[in-house]
Amino acid sequence: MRKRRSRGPVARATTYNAGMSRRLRLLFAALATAALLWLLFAAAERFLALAQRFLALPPALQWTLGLVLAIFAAAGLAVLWRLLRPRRKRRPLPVPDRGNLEQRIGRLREHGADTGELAAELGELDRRRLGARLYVALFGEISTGKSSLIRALAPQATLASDARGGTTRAVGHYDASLPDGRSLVLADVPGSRESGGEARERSAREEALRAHAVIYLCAGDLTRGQVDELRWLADFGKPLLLVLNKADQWSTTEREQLLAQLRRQARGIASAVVAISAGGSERYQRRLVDGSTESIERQRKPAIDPLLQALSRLTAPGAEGLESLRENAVLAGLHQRTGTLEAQTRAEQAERIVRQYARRAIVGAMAAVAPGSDLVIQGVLATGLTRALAALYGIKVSEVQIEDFVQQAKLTLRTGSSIVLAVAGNALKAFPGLGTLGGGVLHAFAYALIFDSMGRALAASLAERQTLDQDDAGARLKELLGDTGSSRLRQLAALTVDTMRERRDD
Ligand SMILES: Nc1nc2c(ncn2[C@@H]2O[C@H](COP(=O)(O)OP(=O)(O)OP(=O)(O)O)[C@@H](O)[C@H]2O)c(=O)[nH]1
Ligand SMILES: [Mg+2]
Repeated sequence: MRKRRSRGPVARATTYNAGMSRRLRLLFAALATAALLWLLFAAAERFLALAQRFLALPPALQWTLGLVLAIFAAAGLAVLWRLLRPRRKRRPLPVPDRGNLEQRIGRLREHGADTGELAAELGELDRRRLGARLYVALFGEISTGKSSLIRALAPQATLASDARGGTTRAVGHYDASLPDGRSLVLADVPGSRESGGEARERSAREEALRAHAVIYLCAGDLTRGQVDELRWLADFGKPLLLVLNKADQWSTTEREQLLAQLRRQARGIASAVVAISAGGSERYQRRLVDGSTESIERQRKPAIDPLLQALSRLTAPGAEGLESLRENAVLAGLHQRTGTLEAQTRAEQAERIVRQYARRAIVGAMAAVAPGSDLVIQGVLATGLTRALAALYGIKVSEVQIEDFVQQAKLTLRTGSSIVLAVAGNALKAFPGLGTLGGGVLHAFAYALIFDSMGRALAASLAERQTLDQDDAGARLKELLGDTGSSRLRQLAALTVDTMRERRDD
């Protein structure tokens, strides 16, 4: 009873307040609508007045003013678009299944590809997992101070560093420890973007993928290439620190400005951005008592505390906690490397198939009773070549598709046969070995050229399009029939000579 009595007035008051506030809100809404309408009318009136004045202007002035207004409107829209356009989300690379990757590597090995490096990478992945040590790689352009930083982090390590870029030539590992006593292995890698240092850069990237975390060093503003490099690491899901080294070269204000700029550039990519002085060495002239001077080299005092703190935070989960990320990055890298080797191996196999069919075409030409001046493509061979290449690239093609493609190639050759014969005629003169073979050589060489062009066109098109695209393959064929690059013609001449000699000797 007491309860109900005590709630009565409160409930009434609440209803009353609610009634008040609803009415007040309605009043405000009505006032706001009226104000908005008034503003709209005022703006429309002003616009009409301006339009009238504009129309009253002489035409030349109308055009000038119109142009200026249009430029302003376009600039405004461009700025708005830059601000509001949807940002592309960074999507991590797909991580392949290890079993599947091993199968692909096995297949490559069966086809005679050199899979040693890929297998070694898988072995290293397991070795590090079992070792359970924390790996941190230093990465960055040449001369940003990677080796100097390792020396500061692992004072017992003996490392070469030099003002000239490209001092570190191979990956090296050094034991170090964090302020909290946890031990870690630091990897010093060759600097990237050294001209002619592509192989070393590749080894640096592979080492970065193998690490649990990466310290990316820079010594100033990031260039486009450096941002790309950072993004490349982030796409593999690598935990990252962006470190501005050689901070002693900047004033406090400059350093803060640089850091702010770096933070903008590394937003969503690096976990932290810090400035340090790895140390490095400096030279100075010392005046001696006898008045002469001597040049002295001394080590600068390192100042790396902000980095140590950020690194402790980043690696807090430890080797085990970061292991699955590391494994994903290594497998994703291996997936790409396996893909490259697959493409390369397939291209080599395609070349072998094309050569085999060009050889058969030469034999076919020799067997022809009376070759005319017109080249009629050897249909059975063309079908066989198309089928073999499609099978190599794992692309399903129907009999109808193959027939269509061969028909189209025949048509191309009918119109282009004079070109092919002219190229073959010139080759007879350019490669004297051909001339000694006597009758039929012109046609045999023409067929070698036709089948080589057709095979290459088809292989390139299948690899790129992943389907038998007649128009694309046809366009490539036309291009190749007219391509008289001497090294290709020389190879075909040698093939023709060999094949014809073998046949004659049989
Ligand atoms: N002023 C200044 N110079 C530094 C600092 N750290 C390194 N250096 C200098 O920068 C130059 C390059 O240093 P390294 O440690 O060899 O650089 P790196 O990144 O290992 O170079 P590579 O191995 O060639 O890729 C040397 O002359 C160092 O003395 C620093 O904190 N301040
Ligand atoms: Mg170095």
